Amino acid sequence: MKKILVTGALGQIGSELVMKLRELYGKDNVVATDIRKVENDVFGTGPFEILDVTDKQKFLKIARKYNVDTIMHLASLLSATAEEKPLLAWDINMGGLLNGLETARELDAQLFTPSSIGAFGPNTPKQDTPQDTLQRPTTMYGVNKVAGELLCDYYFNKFGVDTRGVRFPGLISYLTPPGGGTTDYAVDIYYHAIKNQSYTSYIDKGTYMDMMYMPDAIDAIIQLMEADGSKLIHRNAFNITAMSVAPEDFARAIQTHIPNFTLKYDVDPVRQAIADSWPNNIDVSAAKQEWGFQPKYDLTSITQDMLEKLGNSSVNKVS
Ligand code: VAH
Repeated sequence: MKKILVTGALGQIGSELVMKLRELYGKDNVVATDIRKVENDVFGTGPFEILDVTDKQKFLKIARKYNVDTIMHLASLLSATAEEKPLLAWDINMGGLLNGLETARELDAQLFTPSSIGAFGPNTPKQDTPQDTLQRPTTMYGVNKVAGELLCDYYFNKFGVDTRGVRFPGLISYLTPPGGGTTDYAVDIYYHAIKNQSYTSYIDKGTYMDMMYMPDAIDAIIQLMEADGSKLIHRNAFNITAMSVAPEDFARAIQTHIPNFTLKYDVDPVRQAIADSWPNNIDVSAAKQEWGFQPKYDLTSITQDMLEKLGNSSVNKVS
């Protein structure tokens, strides 16, 4: 990877990935793009372009302008928003990905795009969900993710585009609050722990989902993209995760730092139904064997770091 274009660069993953890539590959070698402009570090520390990923000509034009050899395609609507606006989600999630793949094909560039545990459905095995198993998701987001996995495989097999991807679990981060996801409670709970020592979860007690800390997610993307392609069997959509947790597990971890923290529940039926259709915990053996995936953070160290960073940050705004 030498010249990298990132779409969705102001999102939860993009805002941290751009900074790490610029540290590793040089500020001028990482072009951040997003549909809007926000004057933050992503905008201020290297090349930035406004890009609506559904605009194929603009996508190609920017990629050619910087002569990129790698596309990190992150622009997407997440699960809850996609359920509210399914047709818009199809246009952005599938139209944007197709434009990214066509751009990668034209420039002979590598392409990374994330899938998700949302690519599994209610009749997928919920425990130790295999790398290769039944995928019949019941959400528009899940349909987009399965179609995206297959489209990326097609572009590799048909056109030789070096496509790579992972199935992300819920991602926890403190820099850019996520929006529109089902697992966002796992971020919001820390903001509320600092602000008012209590949180009302829209996901019910006992709802186990896979989760991971953002630094482990960023490392996984870079490790996969730098891996020897000849050793990749699965290539797109590797299962990766660090832990399987429910809301009460977060509360217990937070209470070791803030003993009077309380957790209440006000279940959102839409996001609960999405969460119930996803696995409880996925098997990561393929990612470990094929490119050495190894997360560093567990719930204890995540909680320690999140509370430390948020406690010291002025950005304790909660939704
Ligand atoms: C979501 N954070 O909740 C995303 C992710 C596995 C969850 O895909 O939609």
